[in-house]
Order: sequence, then structure tokens, then C-alpha cells
Amino acid sequence: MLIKNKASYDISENQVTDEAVYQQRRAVLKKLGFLGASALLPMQSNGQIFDFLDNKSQESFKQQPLTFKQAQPSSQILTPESKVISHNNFYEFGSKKDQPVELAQQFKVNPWTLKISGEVEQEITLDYDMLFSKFTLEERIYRLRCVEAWSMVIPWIGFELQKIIALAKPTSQAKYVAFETLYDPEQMPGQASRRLGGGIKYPYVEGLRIDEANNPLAFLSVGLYGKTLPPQNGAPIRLVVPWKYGFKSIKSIVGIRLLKNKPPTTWNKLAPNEYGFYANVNPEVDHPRWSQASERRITSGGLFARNRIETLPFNGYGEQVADLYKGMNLRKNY
Ligand SMILES: Nc1nc2c(c(=O)[nH]1)N[C@H]1C(S)=C(S)[C@@H](COP(=O)(O)O)O[C@H]1N2
Ligand SMILES: [Mo]
Repeated sequence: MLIKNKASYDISENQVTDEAVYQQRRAVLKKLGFLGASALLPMQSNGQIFDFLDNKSQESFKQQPLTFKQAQPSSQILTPESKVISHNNFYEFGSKKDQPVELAQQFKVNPWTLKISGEVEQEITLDYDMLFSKFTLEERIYRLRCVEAWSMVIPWIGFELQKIIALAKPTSQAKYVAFETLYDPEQMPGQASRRLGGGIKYPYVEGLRIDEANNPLAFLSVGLYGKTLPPQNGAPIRLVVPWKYGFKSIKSIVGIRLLKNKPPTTWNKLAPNEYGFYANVNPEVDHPRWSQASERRITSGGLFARNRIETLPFNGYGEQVADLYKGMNLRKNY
């Protein structure tokens, strides 16, 4: 094998775990239902993944059952749980869809600290147990539309973002809300390697205008399908903003800060001409490299299922949120 110009994140061959051990690990994940058919294709991934899994137990993350107020019955067809938890975007655990489920199983979510600070009268610090007990938990069935033009329907469990904001008592100066994901390269291999982490500068950060954050649809999720979140979906707590592209729905949050000024956001910093601050789902404004007019709904069907559907303005939530953008040019403010 030709190794040219070895970067610090490249590994040497003797660090690569032996193929048999690797296959055994995949068999374990497969038995647990974590690996779909695509995972049986030969892996193009690098030794780093083997290395990361090395010396760790093969046990998968344990989700706990939750008590919550169930959602009204819905006519929407849910995306099967097996797909919700195995087809993920979570670049801290690799930029490919099947990497988070493989690389996040050892992620430690307890203890956890979520701090709400900034332009508030009352700073708040929540520990792991408080995430599940401070507010009444309810179920919300939301569509999630990724900017890459695929979508899912997911039964989340959690509480409205506005509840935690109200508890902190924002000052009159608070105009924006900034969110930050955990920074821990020892646990998140994508933060330790540019190649795995897709070139993102970590920690992953996101933001909303305060009126967007106070809209009742904006949700902090601590669970899905009746249980606590698995790590690949953003355990122990993540944002869900269903009328915006999926990248706004930041995972594994440790900080929420109320601010006077608009905060930087990860994808906007990386490619400002492709990803804006608002990122409202909008079929009329195409991504520079692809159309946003339709999407592939991920269902129980296979690869060739007929599941191409029209994308709706604000992902179909216009009635609840369109007023937030009255008078704004949504082509300019993409
Ligand atoms: N910290 C962090 N949050 C993130 C991401 C990420 O890479 N890192 N990916 C985003 C993108 S692009 C999408 S589409 C959703 C995917 O959520 P899911 O894997 O639970 O479906 O998470 C979002 N939140
Ligand atoms: Mo996404």
C-alpha cells in the first residue's frame, strides 16, 4: 500500500484491527438490528473506525423507556424505527449515513450538563435526570426534511423549547438563541479527524431568532419511539425544528445561550452560498447543486419503493410559522 504524505489523522497498518474481529463486531450490530442491507456492502472506510472500536466492549447503547403524553393518532406513515436509528447525519461520528450507529454506541450521556445562559435573569443548569423530569414530556410526530432531499416522519418525545427559555427569563436584550453540541474528541472520532468529521470546525453550533425559538413547534427532544434517544440521534437532548432543513436540528446539546446578536452557525460558516441562517424548507429556492422541489420519503419500502413526494413550503408547517417571516424576502434569506 502506498502511503503518501501521512497526516496525523492517518493510522499505520499495525493499528488496523484484524478482519475477523471487525466482522464479529458487525455481526453483533446486525443482530441488534442496527445494520441494514447497505451495511453488507464492502466498507470503504478506514482503519480509524476499527481503531476507535478497539478495546471497547461490544455492547450497544441501552435506551430507557419513557413516560409521556402520547400524540393524537396521525394519518402520517411513520418511518420505521430501524431506519430512524440507522440512517443518520451526525458528523461527530462520521460523515457517512451508517457511521453514527456504528461509532456512537459507547457515547456517555450520563452524567450530562445542559446550561442556559447569556441574556437571562436566571441561569439554568440541568443535569441528566432533570432533562427528563423538569418538564412534562409529550410526543410530537414531525416530518424531518434534510437539505439533501430525503425525509422521515419521526415520533419524538420531549418538550417545547419555549418552556426552558421562559424558565431562564430572557432580558429585553435577548434577540437570538445559540445552541452548542458537546466538544469531546476522545468520544467523538469525527472531531478528532478531519477526514471522518467532514471538515467541520467543531463544536457544531446552531441558532434561531428568539421568536422562532418561542414558536410552539420548536421542540427539545429527549426520546423517540417511546424510549430515550440513541446516541446516533443526538442523546441525551437535541433540538427539532420541523419547518427548517434538518441541519438546524442540532444534536447532543450542552449549551443554550440567549444573545443580542445573530450567532454563527456551522453549515453557514462552511458554505455560506449553500446554507443560510434561516434554512426554512422552501421548494422554490433550489440548493446551488440540486433541486429542492421534491424529496425521497424514507419508509418501510426498499430502495426502489415509489416514495418521491413534493416538498412543501415550511415543510408543510406554514400555517404555524409563515407569520414569522412576513415581509421577508425568502430567496435572499435562505
Ligand atoms: N451536532 C450535530 N447535529 C446535527 C448534525 C450533525 O452532524 N452534528 N446533522 C444534522 C443533519 S444534517 C440532520 S438531517 C439531522 C439528522 O437527524 P437524525 O439523524 O436524528 O435523523 O441532524 C442534524 N443535527
Ligand atoms: Mo441534513
